Amino acid sequence: MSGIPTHCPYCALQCATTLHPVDRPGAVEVQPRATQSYQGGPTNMGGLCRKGWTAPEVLTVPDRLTTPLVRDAAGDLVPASWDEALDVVADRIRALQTEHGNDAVAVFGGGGLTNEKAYALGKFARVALKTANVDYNGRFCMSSAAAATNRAFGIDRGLPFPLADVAGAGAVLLVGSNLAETMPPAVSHLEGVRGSGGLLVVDPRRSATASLTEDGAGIHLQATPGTDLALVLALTHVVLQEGLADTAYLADRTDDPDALFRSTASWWPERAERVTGVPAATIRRAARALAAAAPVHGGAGAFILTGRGAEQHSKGTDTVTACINLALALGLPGRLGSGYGCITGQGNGQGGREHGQKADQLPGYRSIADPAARNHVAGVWGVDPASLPGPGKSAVELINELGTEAGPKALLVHGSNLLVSAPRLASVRERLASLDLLVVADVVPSETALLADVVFPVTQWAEEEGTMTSLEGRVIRRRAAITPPGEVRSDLAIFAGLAERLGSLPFPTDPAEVFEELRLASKGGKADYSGITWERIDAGEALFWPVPAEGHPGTPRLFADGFATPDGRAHVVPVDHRPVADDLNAGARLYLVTGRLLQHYQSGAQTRRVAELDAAEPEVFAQIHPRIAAQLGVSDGRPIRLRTARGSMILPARVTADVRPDTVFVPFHYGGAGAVNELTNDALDPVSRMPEFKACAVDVTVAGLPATGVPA
Ligand SMILES: Nc1nc2c(c(=O)[nH]1)N[C@H]1C(S)=C(S)[C@@H](COP(=O)(O)OP(=O)(O)OC[C@H]3O[C@@H](n4cnc5c(=O)[nH]c(N)nc54)[C@H](O)[C@@H]3O)O[C@H]1N2
Ligand SMILES: Nc1nc2c(c(=O)[nH]1)N[C@H]1C(S)=C(S)[C@@H](COP(=O)(O)OP(=O)(O)OC[C@H]3O[C@@H](n4cnc5c(=O)[nH]c(N)nc54)[C@H](O)[C@@H]3O)O[C@H]1N2
Ligand code: SF4
Ligand SMILES: [Mo]
Repeated sequence: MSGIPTHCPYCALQCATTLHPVDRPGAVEVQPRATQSYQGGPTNMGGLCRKGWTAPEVLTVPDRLTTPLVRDAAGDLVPASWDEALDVVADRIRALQTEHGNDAVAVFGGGGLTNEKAYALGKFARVALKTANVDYNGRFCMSSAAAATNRAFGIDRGLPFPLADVAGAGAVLLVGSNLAETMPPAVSHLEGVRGSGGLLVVDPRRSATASLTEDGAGIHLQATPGTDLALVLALTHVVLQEGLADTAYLADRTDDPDALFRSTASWWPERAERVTGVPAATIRRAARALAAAAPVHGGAGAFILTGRGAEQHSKGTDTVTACINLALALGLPGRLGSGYGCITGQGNGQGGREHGQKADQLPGYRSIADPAARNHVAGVWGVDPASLPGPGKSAVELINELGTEAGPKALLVHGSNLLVSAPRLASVRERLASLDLLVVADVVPSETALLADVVFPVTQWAEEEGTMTSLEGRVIRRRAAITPPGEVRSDLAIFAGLAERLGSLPFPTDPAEVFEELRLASKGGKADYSGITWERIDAGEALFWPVPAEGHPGTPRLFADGFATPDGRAHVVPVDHRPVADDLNAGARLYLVTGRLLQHYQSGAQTRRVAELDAAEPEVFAQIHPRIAAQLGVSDGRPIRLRTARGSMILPARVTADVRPDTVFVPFHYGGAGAVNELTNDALDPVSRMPEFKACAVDVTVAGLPATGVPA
């Protein structure tokens, strides 16, 4: 049976699917496809998770946005024509920029946008709006790993190897990733390492992934939240002190092996045990298991992979750096069947960070501060390099300035639901409300869209053409299977419509045409797509960037011959442990950690509208340990109050021994009173500007009920 080959709209695994239009307008059926293969190792192995299976439902949800909306004098969002809505936005942008300057308008993008949309968004900000104020939700996602890999390796590609390589390893250390819930089909690649007892998982919870260590003598290192850095320094200490390091590799391929010794010398396992709560003996056992799999000891290969649990901290960049240093000590990066990688998150979390929606970036992963990069990109765009703005502010810093005296007065949002997903929501709400103009392009009336002055309805995955770049750096095709409903248009049409009204040069709306331009703009950059054509992808080629020429086969594995640093060696950056920014105190004695559930995606704007997923996990909850529940006198399902320095919320307790007694876990997929980001801290990592979503101090009490837990 034929059908349209494409990929799941949600996460970075980008599971291959086939769509079959059905006998209902705008609807499709989805089937998994096992052909997203590389050297016999399909990425999703013919699997899909529940979100992938139910994704078609979002295409036809009853409250799908199908026409532009403009807020009227009475304060209601009412239907408008595209011309009316675009005119309103362009007129107000022009007025605000005339009064306050070009930077008065800001743009916020998303890692779910196709490469073409992400590229057009960055160009639209710099060329049509001429504003420096552009950033995106990838800042919340894997910016710490990007910063760490850039400074160590000189390049940032989430996995610098095909995911299927992991299947052959003797050991895999997962630091803060709950792969079994966040990319379920990827677990099939861990089967070998589970069997051999080489799966090592660092997580303060016995997550679905941590429990995978139990069937094959793997190790769950159930560390205190926010202490991964100390733990990894101690693992490295053991490797170095026990003579398990790959000294030849360190001498040949790194710039400063001594820095590695110096920075870990004082992190003996007993000291790390006091900080992390992980027994010293377990730390030694884990270090030895990892080392035994390293190529230098004749092992089958070892991988160190990080997820958001390690990265979304005010020290996330240094934690990832410590992981890279451990990988270097064991001689893993650049070796076939070994390495360090960051498991990216959003559908186009990889490509979305390469083509210019980031504050400091131009297409091809170029720096906007680099004169040569500015010249090249300005040449492709046909503008004066001097007209391009400089680096802008990072996401949280940008949000914090909205509507202030010196800050932007207008914000255009494409592909993010900030009112659920940004940290310290009370402040976000206040900043958004103080804007003169909020414009949101979305597929559904998200919490953020409902606050907007103008809402644009946009196409979804099954209604559009384009490319995405998966967690492996592989560029794949998204294909249209159906026509969009109502008046729905692509984000590309919004950029074009506004650019025209603002008197800018024309913006193409055909994704294929945009891709041709992206190829030229990326040529010679680190993320070089110039040799990629839609025809090559359509013909079934597996194209991992960089692909610097049409005859080039692509680069599935980076670093075999050297790193992308000036001297070709990996740069060892010495790092040290530090506590979380908002640490435990007398008034808040537990850690609040946040993360994901299998059933929901991100802010939940899409998955909370899918009946099956909503029924499975309809409301927010807090996992608490039975010991804490007993102290409070609450039983499972009873309401508790969580209070942090930012705010408080009431939610049902889910009592489980799967969390540490000092830890409370809350998923972030819910809006309104269920939004845990009311409580989270926006303290930033000094290098990546990543907010500390993953850990802060929380006070837990019984919510307005007698301590016995009797229903009110
Ligand atoms: N079902 C589902 N899948 C998704 C997504 C989704 O929203 N839902 N989103 C996609 C995106 S954008 C992303 S970024 C990825 C994220 O994928 P993951 O990184 O796997 O997801 P999280 O649940 O945010 O965090 C992983 C784990 O970190 C743990 N953790 C919390 N604090 C700490 C800590 O201090 N140290 C350590 N070591 N662990 C800690 C949590 O207990 C959690 O189990 O998932 C992608 N896939
Ligand atoms: N507490 C806490 N907060 C977190 C995290 C956490 O672990 N804990 N994780 C963070 C991470 S890793 C991430 S990635 C963010 C994600 O959080 P958000 O940025 O809010 O991500 P989504 O919910 O995916 O929002 C995407 C929005 O864009 C819409 N959309 C989908 N496709 C398109 C399109 O093509 N064009 C347009 N214009 N709109 C589209 C969707 O309907 C949705 O409303 O959340 C961050 N927030
Ligand atoms: S794992 Fe990710 S890409 Fe695959 S079906 Fe689930 S959400 Fe979609
Ligand atoms: Mo993410």
